[in-house]
Amino acid sequence: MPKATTPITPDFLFSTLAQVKHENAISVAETASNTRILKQYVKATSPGSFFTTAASGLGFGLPAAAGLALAQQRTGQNRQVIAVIGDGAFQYSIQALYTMTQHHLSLTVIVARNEEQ
Ligand SMILES: Cc1ncc(C[n+]2csc(CCOP(=O)(O)OP(=O)(O)O)c2C)c(N)n1
Repeated sequence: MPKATTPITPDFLFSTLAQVKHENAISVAETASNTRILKQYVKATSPGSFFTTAASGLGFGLPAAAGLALAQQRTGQNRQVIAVIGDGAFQYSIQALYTMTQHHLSLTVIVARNEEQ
């Protein structure tokens, strides 16, 4: 287990996330420079459990998480949805927060704040 430092490291954040998330959680990742580290801890455990982009165009993560949470709500499956979004990527489609509140979506958004764009 990585040590808790101030500020925390990506290893600490992602290893903690891997421990606390539900086993069948749906994860969405848009963490640019930290995606490699995230994937060491948060694995695709079953079909439809891990979403990210192949080409790294920013702006996908937050609305994708909203869509996945909406699908869970509408189908009554209620799998936990967790989005890990860099503080840079977060700014590309911040309107998705409004959609999340309008539809009363249940999901967790973790903004990884390293103050790098
Ligand atoms: C639409 C789009 N614009 C610009 C970029 C260029 N770009 C790649 S990474 C990045 C910064 C991402 O910052 P953040 O999400 O905080 O990730 P981290 O700092 O952890 O790398 C930018 C602007 C991109 N990939 N896609």
